[in-house]
Amino acid sequence: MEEINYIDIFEIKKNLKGSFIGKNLYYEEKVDSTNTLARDLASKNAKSGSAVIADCQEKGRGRNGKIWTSPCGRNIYMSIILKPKFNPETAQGMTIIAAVSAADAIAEVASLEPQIKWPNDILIGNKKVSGILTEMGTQNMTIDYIVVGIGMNVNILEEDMDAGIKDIATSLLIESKKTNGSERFLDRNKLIASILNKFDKYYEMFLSTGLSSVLGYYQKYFGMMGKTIEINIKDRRVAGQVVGIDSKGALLLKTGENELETIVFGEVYL
Ligand code: BT5
Repeated sequence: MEEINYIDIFEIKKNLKGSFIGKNLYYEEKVDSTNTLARDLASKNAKSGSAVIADCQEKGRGRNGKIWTSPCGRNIYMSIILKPKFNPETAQGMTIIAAVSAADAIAEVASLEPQIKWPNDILIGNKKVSGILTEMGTQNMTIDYIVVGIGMNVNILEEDMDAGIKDIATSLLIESKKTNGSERFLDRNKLIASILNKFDKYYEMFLSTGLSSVLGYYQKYFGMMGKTIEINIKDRRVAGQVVGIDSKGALLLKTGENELETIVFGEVYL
């Protein structure tokens, strides 16, 4: 099997349906990190709704200085620039929007069944296929820009994955082989366009009616509902039952008979 699927901005644009997200696309074959480049462009004069796409990253980032492995020719590395006129709490909502957009695109283009692990992971069968890194630039407590980075393992095979992630990561191609025996590469251009189209739809919904309406769509993929989990929040670990997501995108955890914790940031252990 030797098929190569190039990223082609023209092909992506052909499939864009929205009027805002992805109207301006920046493509680089190799970057340090699309989030870094997007932040740089955002602090200059890149328009809100622009997206930065790369074929590979040399310094792909996860949260808290973790590494996102980003080999060439196989996967998606994309960052969307937003310049909303809201307070910094808005960033959490953008991670929710990115997660549901990525999950929708996986279902639509790859016919797979992804699950969202709050706050920023997309899983298929308990393995991570996509991760989101939302960062922002603020000035005087107002948002200058938000950059929403999405990494998605598309056509990478298990034997080509870094040893450090083999046991916890998967790709759309690996899962397609398992579920329908397909050996064909998935079209990264179609996937990118689909993510941008969904993002456009949910961002528009967020602006007009708030995050609650987006959460209606999120529920479909939210595999944690009702589950008992543990979560690391800075230096403490909390256990409880997941009872929902609030209107700002925070996790609601029942930690005792009459105790509810609202968690804005944390590392979840299922
Ligand atoms: C994330 O962080 O999941 C956020 C990943 C965001 C990546 C995108 S790519 C485009 C944009 N530009 C960037 O530089 N970043 C964004 P976190 O929840 O902290 O997860 C990081 C952990 O995921 C690592 O410590 C590994 O265990 C695992 N991991 C690393 N690379 C992976 C991969 N390719 N697939 C699955 N898991 C991976």
